[in-house]
Amino acid sequence: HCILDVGTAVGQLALEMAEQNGKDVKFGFVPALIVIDMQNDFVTGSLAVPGGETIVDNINSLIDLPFKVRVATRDYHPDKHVSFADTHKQDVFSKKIIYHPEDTEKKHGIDQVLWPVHCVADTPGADFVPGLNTSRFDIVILKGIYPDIESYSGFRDVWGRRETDLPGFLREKGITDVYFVGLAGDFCVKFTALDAVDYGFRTWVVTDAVKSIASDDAHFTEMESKGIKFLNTEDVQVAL
Ligand code: VGL
Ligand code: ZN
Repeated sequence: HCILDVGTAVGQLALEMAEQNGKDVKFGFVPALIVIDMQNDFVTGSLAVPGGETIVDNINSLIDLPFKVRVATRDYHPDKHVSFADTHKQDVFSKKIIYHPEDTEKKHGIDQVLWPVHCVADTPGADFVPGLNTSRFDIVILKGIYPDIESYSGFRDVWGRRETDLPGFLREKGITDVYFVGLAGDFCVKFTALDAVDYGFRTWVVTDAVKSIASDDAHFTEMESKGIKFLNTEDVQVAL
C-alpha cells in the first residue's frame, strides 16, 4: 500500500520536494502521521489554543487512514519547569535568557518564552483531550520532561543536545514522509516540522488539523521557506 501517485497534486508536490532536497531524495512513500500535543491544557486548560477543540474530528479521520505509523507527542513538564513564569516569579509571556544546565561557562544563552503552568506530568492538563482516538498510536513521545530544558520539538530539546526516541523510531520504520497535525501551529508543530526537514523527511503540515496561539502567517511562511508543504485533510485522504 501507500504507493505515491505522481498523477495527483500531492504526488507532484512530493516529487518537487524530493528534487529540491537534491542529495536527500527519498524513494518510495512510507507516511507517518504525527499528532502534536493534543492535550487538555492546550485545548481547554491554562494554555488553550483558540479553536483547538475544532480539529479533533479531522485528526481522528486522519488517524484512520493507512499511515505506516501514527505517533503522538505530549508536552510533559515537571512542576517547576524552566518554561513556567511561576518558576521565575515573572509575568506570563515574557522572555528570559536561559543557559544550558550542563554548561560551566554561560555562553550559550537562548531566549526562553515564559508560559503559564501547563501540562504538568501526571495531571489532567497533560492528558490527551477527550474525543481524540488514542487507541492507534504506535508510540507516544514525552517532551519537556527535564526541569531545566525546554523542548518544543518532538525530535530533540531546544538546545539540540538530547534526542527523543522519535528520530530512531521513524528511521526504523522506514518512514519517508511525515504529516503534522495538532497544537500549537506556531510552536510545537512548527519546531517539530522544521526538525523533520533537518532529519531528512519530506514534511507536510495539514492546515485544517492545526491551530496556532497567534497568527499562522509568519510561521507558515517560515516553514514554507524550509521546504515544508501545506495541504488539508481532504488532500491527505486522496494521497493515501
Ligand atoms: C507548546 C508552549 C509551551 C506547544 C508547548 O505544544 O506548542 N507551546 N509548551
Ligand atoms: Zn510546554
